[in-house]
Amino acid sequence: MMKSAAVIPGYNVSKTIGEVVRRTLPMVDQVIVVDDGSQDNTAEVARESGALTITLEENTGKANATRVGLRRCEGFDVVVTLDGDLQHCPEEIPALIEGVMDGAQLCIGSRFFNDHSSMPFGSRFSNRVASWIISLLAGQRITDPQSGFRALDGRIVPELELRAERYAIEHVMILEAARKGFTIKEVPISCIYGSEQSNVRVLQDTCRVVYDILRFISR
Ligand SMILES: Nc1nc2c(ncn2[C@@H]2O[C@H](COP(=O)(O)OP(=O)(O)O)[C@@H](O)[C@H]2O)c(=O)[nH]1
Ligand SMILES: [Mg+2]
Repeated sequence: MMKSAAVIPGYNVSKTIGEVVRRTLPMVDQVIVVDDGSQDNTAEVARESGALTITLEENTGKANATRVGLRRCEGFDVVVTLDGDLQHCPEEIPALIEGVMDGAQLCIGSRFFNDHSSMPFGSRFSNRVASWIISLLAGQRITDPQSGFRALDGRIVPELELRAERYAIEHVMILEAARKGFTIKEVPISCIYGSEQSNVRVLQDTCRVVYDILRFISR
């Protein structure tokens, strides 16, 4: 029997995390929410909705929260990551898991194979630039390097160092997987933009992504 887990990093997502957890529970064997020092009751809602919930005292960023969650995933065959703000559709998890079952070690959900007209211009632009750079560095076409909706082969999880901060984890994960010779694949997912607010600080976070990518390629 294949065993799967989902890791959901969450920062001030009390409005959406309940629904994300409830819809993710039927898709995997274990749902892990990492509440990253939220000021709202994200942790309480996640726990009440049925997730194993880890609370960090202070806000440490998406990368650290994801690493903390991944460390709890020992013994799972497949580990999925998704956002806590309902921008990913949990019912699409099986397609990602199937990608791993079919032999990919990292299966990324790409929003660019389906209608993505709801994506704000800024995000689309930064994604195009990131896609170009990451594809070049990874040696294969990656259409959605910023997507946080992914599935990983459980065996590679402990092998990944993921030395990145905040949103750079998505990019560094791809580069590290490529360098280690793992098979990376993309499958289509929905592109959902609702009333959620992004925590991305455009200038600061873009710099951080560039910095962490440079640090990775210099190692
Ligand atoms: N744990 C944790 N999660 C975060 C943090 N910032 C964002 N997230 C989560 O990461 C996901 C994506 O973040 P978001 O700010 O919506 O980025 P965007 O969708 O790319 O604009 C959401 O589920 C957030 O709850 C953080 O500082 N800590
Ligand atoms: Mg978001």
